[in-house]
Amino acid sequence: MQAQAKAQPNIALIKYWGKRDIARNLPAVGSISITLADLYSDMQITVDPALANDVLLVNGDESRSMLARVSACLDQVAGRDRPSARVTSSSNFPIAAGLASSASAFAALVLAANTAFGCNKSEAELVNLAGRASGSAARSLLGGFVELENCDDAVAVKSLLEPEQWPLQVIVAITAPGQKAVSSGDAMEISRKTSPFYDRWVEQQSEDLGEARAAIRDRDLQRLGVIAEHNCLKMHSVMWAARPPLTYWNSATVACMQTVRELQAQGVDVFFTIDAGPQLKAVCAPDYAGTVRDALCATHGVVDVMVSGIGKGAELVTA
Ligand code: 2P0
Repeated sequence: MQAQAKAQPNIALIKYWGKRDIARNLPAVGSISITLADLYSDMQITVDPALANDVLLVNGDESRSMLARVSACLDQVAGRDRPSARVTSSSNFPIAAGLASSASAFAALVLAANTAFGCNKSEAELVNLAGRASGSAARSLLGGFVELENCDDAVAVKSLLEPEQWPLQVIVAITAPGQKAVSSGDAMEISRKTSPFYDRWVEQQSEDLGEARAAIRDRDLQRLGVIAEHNCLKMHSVMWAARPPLTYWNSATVACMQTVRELQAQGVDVFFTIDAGPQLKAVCAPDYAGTVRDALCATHGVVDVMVSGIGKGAELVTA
């Protein structure tokens, strides 16, 4: 009646933005991500029938804001007639700041819940349960380069390359660690309903996915960088054109993009991507990680830099 699981956030190179079914949280488009190695969320679940309601502790503090979403996810895994549980979550990186904390948190939550409540779900079922809680969480169940595909009324994930097959490095430049003003889910809906570019975004996604798949197959960093940067900037263009406009960047985000452009001009094999937050993630070959880290550290407005390899997927922690 107790279980613990650990999962890493993932960084989308070809982004999920928009939903085709809000009730079941099904994405409008497929996506491709890399699962990180060194950032993680840890979830411990203790089933306690004596509790009247679930209790959630996030990094040591009781959290009421996230409790409804966590309880709903536990209901999906174990049924609404399940006993209550005490859920203890910790992450070693800022949460709700555009660093995919919901991906690692919900991937770890479904995995721990499956064991704690004795549910015996298959991996495909857990992928869909994680995705229902948070679209990007489905990808964090696997490691390495992961593609999420839309099926009829579900999603499926598959590994394109294992982490050791292409051990790239990710440098995360934190420009503002605070929580974002508009959640990704709300921003996706505003984009879908109001952005004149949204339909084209959805239409072009399979082309971008195909190009990224080929670049990953050939381990061609430059080719992957060109399509990943294009896909990222296109997603943000959809948001900029929404009403009200959604601008997750700050001046330091733009300064970091400039730093990456300068590194590229010097021949450094690196590209950037930015999610629904002001942090920039630079992806590079291991030989360049120190150069990229130093350049981002020296960029005006950067408050912290984290370096991570590519890691494996979510797993249960055994005592
Ligand atoms: C991604 N993002 O593919 C994209 C790129 C942010 C930008 O998935 O509403 O927290 O919980 O399904 O997974 C962030 O959205 O959204 C996200 P919900 P989620 O990583």
